[in-house]
Amino acid sequence: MSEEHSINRSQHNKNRYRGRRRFRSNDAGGRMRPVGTVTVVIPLLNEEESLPILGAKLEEVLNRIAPDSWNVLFIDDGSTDGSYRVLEDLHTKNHRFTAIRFRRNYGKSAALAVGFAEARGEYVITMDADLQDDPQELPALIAKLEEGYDLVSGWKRKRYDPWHKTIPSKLFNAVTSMMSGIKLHDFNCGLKAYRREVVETVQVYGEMHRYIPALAHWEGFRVTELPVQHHPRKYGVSKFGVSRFLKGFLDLLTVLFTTRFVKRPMHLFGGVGGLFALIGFVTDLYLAIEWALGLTSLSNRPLALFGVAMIIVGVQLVSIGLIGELIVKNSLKRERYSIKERIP
Ligand SMILES: Nc1nc2c(ncn2[C@@H]2O[C@H](COP(=O)(O)OP(=O)(O)O)[C@@H](O)[C@H]2O)c(=O)[nH]1
Ligand SMILES: [Mg+2]
Repeated sequence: MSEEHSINRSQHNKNRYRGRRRFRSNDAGGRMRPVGTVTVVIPLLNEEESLPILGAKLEEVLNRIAPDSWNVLFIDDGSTDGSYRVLEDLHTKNHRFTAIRFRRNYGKSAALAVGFAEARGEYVITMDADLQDDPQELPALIAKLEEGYDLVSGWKRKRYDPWHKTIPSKLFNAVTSMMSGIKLHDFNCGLKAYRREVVETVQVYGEMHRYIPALAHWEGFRVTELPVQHHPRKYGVSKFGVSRFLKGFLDLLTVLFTTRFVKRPMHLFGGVGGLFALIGFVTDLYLAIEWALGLTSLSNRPLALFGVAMIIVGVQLVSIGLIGELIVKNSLKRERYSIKERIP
């Protein structure tokens, strides 16, 4: 299997070159212009019924938009059903279908990280394996990349999932959109298209796959979204329960902290701490004035304690910010800046 894989890889590189040449010298006949090389990365867990249908649909679309210059990489994340056997079948029928199988389940982010590392296409597409994402959307996504965007995120405008997923999901998207400063309706859509540089730059781990558009945006890539068709799940079961939303929000804190504030802890702690201390100060000032005017006796005003607590917590947070700044100053590692291009 591994040998086959490597043969396929060199075959694929040749295709990639061919794809490039075509890309430059086409369009004369007014036919649909074939795009550069495309790698479709599909993380999956226990989707044996959907995979054969997905394979056929992808083959049809990809042969149309990127003839001779596509491949599909499935990442089987420790499936316990017959998924891997189906992937072997797909590969036997068409060597452009390849697969990687994890020894156990590592999660969707891990699968995407490996897929991104292995993908060789100029354009990298990710999609779910459960047939909820429609391969027919690929041409539109790629057209958007060709307009000059670096990441095109699918937007399931009409979503076919139960309410207990769609409602928390709306909330999740609203908060993420606000916190991350990038306006998207659907961060966690499985269907996305990337320019190669994006998947080389963005680091996905933990459960960070939900924040890839935000991470890419902060790296300076041009991110946009495109409404896509979504379908109800026909086979198998959903693997993500409601618990994912709590984890998702904790991850948002991590993402914000490690990307935006890691160099400036004072901006976070100082801001929050300063605000707390101010609230405490104003509260106690108000009480002090009342007391001075003889309107109240502080011993029966619990609000006084609240004010004092806020001041203490605020000062503590500012101090933590200062300590954070000291640590950052003393451990300045070599920075990783993302360079777009250079001359010569
Ligand atoms: N690699 C990997 N893929 C997963 C895992 N759980 C689900 N998936 C895949 O991620 C996609 C979306 O999962 P799904 O359960 O349909 O989530 P939903 O659409 O939000 O209900 C499908 O292709 C799944 O096979 C996992 O633990 N690891
Ligand atoms: Mg699904």
